[in-house]
Amino acid sequence: MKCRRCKAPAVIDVRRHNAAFCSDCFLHHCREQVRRAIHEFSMFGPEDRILVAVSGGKDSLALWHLLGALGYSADGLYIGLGIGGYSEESEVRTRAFATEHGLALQVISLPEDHGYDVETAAQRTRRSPCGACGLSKRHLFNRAALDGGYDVVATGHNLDDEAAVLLGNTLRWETDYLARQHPALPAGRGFARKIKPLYRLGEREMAAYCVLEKIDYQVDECPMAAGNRHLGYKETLNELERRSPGSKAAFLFGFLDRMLPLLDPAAHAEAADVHPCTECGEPTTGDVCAFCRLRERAATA
Ligand code: Q46
Ligand code: ZN
Repeated sequence: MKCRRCKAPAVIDVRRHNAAFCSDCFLHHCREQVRRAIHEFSMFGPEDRILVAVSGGKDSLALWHLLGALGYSADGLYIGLGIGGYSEESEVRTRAFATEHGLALQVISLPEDHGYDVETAAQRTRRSPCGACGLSKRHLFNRAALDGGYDVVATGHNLDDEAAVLLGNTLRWETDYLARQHPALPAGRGFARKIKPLYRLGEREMAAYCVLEKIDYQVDECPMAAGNRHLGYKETLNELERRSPGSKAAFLFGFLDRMLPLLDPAAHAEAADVHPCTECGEPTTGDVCAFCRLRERAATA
């Protein structure tokens, strides 16, 4: 197997591109995919301040590294979810990465700063753990971005994640969610812009990127993820991909090119009837936002 770009011995093949790469050319390929994503969706400009949502896993650490490799400066925010040893190890790796690369990192702890952990919140609010976790993370990343004067929050969602979410939303024809499944969701009243610069790169590519760049990431999956729908969709798509390489990318990129432009009005309609939460000021459709209601019911302190 030879590298497509330089004909040196290849270390990884990317089947959907029908190509193999040596180490240097693979890293170049990853940077090019991110550069293209940023450019195609005008994710940010030279003056914009970027906050990266880091979990200590491969995707978010690779994203932080890639932004640096492309010459952008970005700060990190880690949220400790209180999920036992998994959260402790994730935080250690995130802090070590930030120190090694001289990057600014802000750390928020759900148990210490907000009085609850993901599992307790899930039980007390009868949500799934991922539901309680996702709601908390979305709120706190947005809050931190607005309070810290950041223009954009960057997350490490990769091609596999986005294709799995797309499959779930399509199976139920969740048109509101589909309209917001944008690689660069514009800022709205009370919301920072949200971008997904890794949407063109698959999970396997991100793991390989970390290995080749010697990024020490949290390899374990979150113990709360077991059995969730999202993993089921990923497995289904992996099976399709195995039979027909390129299916995942065709599914996601086709949606972004051809369907998303048609759905935009739905996103605007939703943005129209929100107002500030009476507790925290975050935009909500009720009086008190979902995060403040969750925190009130979940906090043990
Ligand atoms: S961290 Fe949170 Fe994920 Fe764990 S509880 Fe679910 S959403 S699986 S990205
Ligand atoms: Zn609120």
